[in-house]
Amino acid sequence: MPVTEPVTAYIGLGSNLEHPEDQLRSARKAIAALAGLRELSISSLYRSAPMGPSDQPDYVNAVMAVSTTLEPLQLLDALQAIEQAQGRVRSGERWGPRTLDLDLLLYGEQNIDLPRLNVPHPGLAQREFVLYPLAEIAPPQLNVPGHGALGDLLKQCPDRGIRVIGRV
Ligand code: ROI
Repeated sequence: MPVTEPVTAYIGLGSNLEHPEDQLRSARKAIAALAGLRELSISSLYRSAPMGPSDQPDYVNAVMAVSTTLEPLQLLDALQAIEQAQGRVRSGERWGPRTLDLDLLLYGEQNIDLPRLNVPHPGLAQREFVLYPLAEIAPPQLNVPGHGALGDLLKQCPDRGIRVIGRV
């Protein structure tokens, strides 16, 4: 029987509607319960001002590390099903508010360029609400394909006021 080596993947969690902290806690449980996936660690909860339109509530973000034998698109399908189950409505408004956003940030050291999926997640290298929680659970040497070491990305990322607000 073929044995698939597990891959370490990083998932970004974000919400700014309908009790964001609870949204992230529910999502964490749903992700950890997926077949073919094991939770390795999860960051603290971080609050930050919205990137994009400012007439929306602050966001709560976290990053989760998992070990998985799911293929990238299988993992994406599973994450999108969790978003739907938690009432995500795609309003069509670009960068509008959302109950739950689950992003596949990194999948091992793979570069993936598909119509439905880009990994590393575009924007990862510049976004404080991804880099700060990621740096809490990943080593500074972590290679972000195409961008270099996580520690260097973090040094180049200004702190625009992101704050730890608690545990998931
Ligand atoms: N802004 C912050 N601070 N956190 C997010 O998770 C987030 N997600 C988004 C946009 C609308 C780009 N802004 C965000 O999708």
